[in-house]
Amino acid sequence: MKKPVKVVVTGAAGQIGYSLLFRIGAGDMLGTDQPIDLMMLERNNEQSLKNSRGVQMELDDCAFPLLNSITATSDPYVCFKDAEIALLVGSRPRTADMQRADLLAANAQIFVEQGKAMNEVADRNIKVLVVGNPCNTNAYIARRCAPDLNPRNFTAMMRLDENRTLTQVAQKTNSTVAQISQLAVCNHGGTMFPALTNATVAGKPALDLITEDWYVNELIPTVAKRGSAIIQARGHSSAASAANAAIDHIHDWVLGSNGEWATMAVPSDGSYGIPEGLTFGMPVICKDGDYEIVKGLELNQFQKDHIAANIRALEEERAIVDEIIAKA
Ligand code: NAX
Repeated sequence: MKKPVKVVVTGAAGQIGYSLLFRIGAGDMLGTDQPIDLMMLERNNEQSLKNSRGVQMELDDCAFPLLNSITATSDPYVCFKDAEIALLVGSRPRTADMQRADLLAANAQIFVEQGKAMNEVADRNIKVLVVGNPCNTNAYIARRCAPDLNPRNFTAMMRLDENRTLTQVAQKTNSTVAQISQLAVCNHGGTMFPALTNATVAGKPALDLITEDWYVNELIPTVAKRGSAIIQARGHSSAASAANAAIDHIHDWVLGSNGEWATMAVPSDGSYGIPEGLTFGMPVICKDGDYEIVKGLELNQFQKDHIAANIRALEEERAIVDEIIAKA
C-alpha cells in the first residue's frame, strides 16, 4: 500500500468542489492505487462550514477506499500542513457592483493568506494548481507570498480551454479527441487563443483540415465565450468540466503526459519573449512529476500579436497586485 498523499481543495463547498472531490476520491486524479488524505478548506462562516460538512458527509457515504482521511476546516494553517498537492478553487466571484481592480483586490487577500500559510507549513515541494479566477494572477500572488517554496510549482488552469478546443476541433474534422496531438492554448480569458500550428489530427496537420476563417471567426470566439454560453444554457457556470480539467492537469503533472502536450499556465522562463516570472499558458510535457515548457516553436504574426495582448493584460494585473502584496 502506498503512503497517502495529502491533497488540499479550497472552495470545497462550491460548485466545482462538488464535482472535484468525488473524482479525487474515486482515484481519477492520482490513480486507483494512491491513497489520499483529503483536506477541505472553506471560508470561516456558518453557511460555508455547514455546506462543507454536508459535502464531507457525502464523501463519507461514498466509502471511497482511497480516502484515508477527510478533514474539513477553515484554518489554512491546519489545511496546508504538510500538503503535497493543492487545488486552489475557492475565490470571490465578481458581483455587479465590482470593478476589475476590486475583484483583483478581494481575491488577492485570499491568495496572499494561502500563499503565506503554504510557505510556513506545506511540504517544500507542494504542487499548486490555481483554478479560482483570475487564475494566472492568483497563482502569481500565491507564489510571491511563498518565497521558500519551489516557484515552478505554482501553476494555473488552462486545461479547460484546451479541452474545449479539442472537442471543437474533433467535431469540425470528424475525428475524435484521442486522434488530436500537439494542441496548446495560449492563456485564459478574453485574450486567449488556441495554437494549432503544430497540432495534428490522426497524423495530418490540423491546419490542412480547417480553414483560417473557421479558426479565427468560429473556433476562437466559441472557446473564449464558452463559459458564458454554459451560464446561458445551464444557469450556472462550468463546474463538472472545470473539475475534470483540474483533474487532468494534476494527473498529467504527477503521472506524466506520455510525451503529449498539456497546456498549463506556469511561471515563464523567458521563452517566446514572455517576461520571466509571468504566469502564462504554455504547452508543456510532463514527466517524472515535473513539467518542461515546449521550446523552439515558430510563432506567426497572429500568435505574436495575441501573445503581446496577453502579456499586456497580465502585466496590468500584476502591477495592481504587486502593490497589494507589498502592503501585505
Ligand atoms: P462557487 O462560488 O460555487 O464556489 C466557490 C467556493 O469558494 C465557495 O464555497 C466559497 O465559500 C469558497 N471560498 C471563497 N473564499 C474562500 C477562501 N478564502 N477559502 C476557502 N474557500 C473559499 O464557485 P465555483 O463555480 O466553484 O468556481 C470557483 C472559481 O473557479 C471561480 O473563481 C471561477 O471563476 C473559477 N473558474 C475557473 C476556471 C478556469 O478555467 N480557471 C473555469 C471554471 C470557473 O469559472
